[in-house]
Amino acid sequence: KKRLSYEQKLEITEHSFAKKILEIAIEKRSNLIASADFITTQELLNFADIVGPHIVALKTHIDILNDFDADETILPLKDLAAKHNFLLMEDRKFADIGNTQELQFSYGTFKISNWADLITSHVIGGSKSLDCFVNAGIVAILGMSSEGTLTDSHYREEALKIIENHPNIVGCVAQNKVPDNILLFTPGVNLGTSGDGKGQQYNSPEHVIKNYNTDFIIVGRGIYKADDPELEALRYKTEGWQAYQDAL
Ligand code: UP6
Repeated sequence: KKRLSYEQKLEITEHSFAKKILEIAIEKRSNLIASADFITTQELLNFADIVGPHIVALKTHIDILNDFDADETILPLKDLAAKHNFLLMEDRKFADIGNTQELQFSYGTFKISNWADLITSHVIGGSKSLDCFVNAGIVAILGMSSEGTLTDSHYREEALKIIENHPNIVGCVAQNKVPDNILLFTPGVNLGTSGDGKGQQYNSPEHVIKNYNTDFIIVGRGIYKADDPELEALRYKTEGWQAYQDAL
């Protein structure tokens, strides 16, 4: 019934980025990942600096920025990640053949492989499609939080076989329990509302940590839309850590 501690997971994980995020969690007493879904660099950087002390990773959708510039966006973002000790997780949700994903990962405007510690990827292209993600940890999409998602139990069962056997994978995104050796990242977390009217479905930090043994909660609008994002980050961090400790 009891879950493994972050220390215990640190002992059983193999991947260097899995170790890193677990070490940060232990050090900062946090299991919070903030999703920074901003469309300007200024907002993204301000937010990263404000919530940085409270998070283990900052999750980006780098392709929604109107003013992306490698020097103006990525260099300061990397500095903030170093300053506050958090990882950069690019939520690209790759979903193509290996060769195309390899190009999308390293080339184009965003050159994700240059800066992302963690990237998200669907496993719809099969195991070999994930071989291209080297020098980063893959967080595989096992199940989505949105209403009507096609990630039903059959899909998840097959996806899990790929996830459990691929060396580049550190964990997965899901709304259910997964085996102990795969880190579980759960979005769709919000303390104020149960949905967004656009299909998103929310649960509380306590709910997902207690019921799914979630390792890391991912919170977007719950924090960045709040009047005081720092206070709200602290609230999610505290609730998330409390729920984790209660589950041990
Ligand atoms: N996300 C989900 N659900 C998933 C996978 N990813 O919400 O199954 C991502 C979204 C968004 C963040 O792309 O960046 O997590 C959730 O944001 P929110 O808290 O504002 O809803």
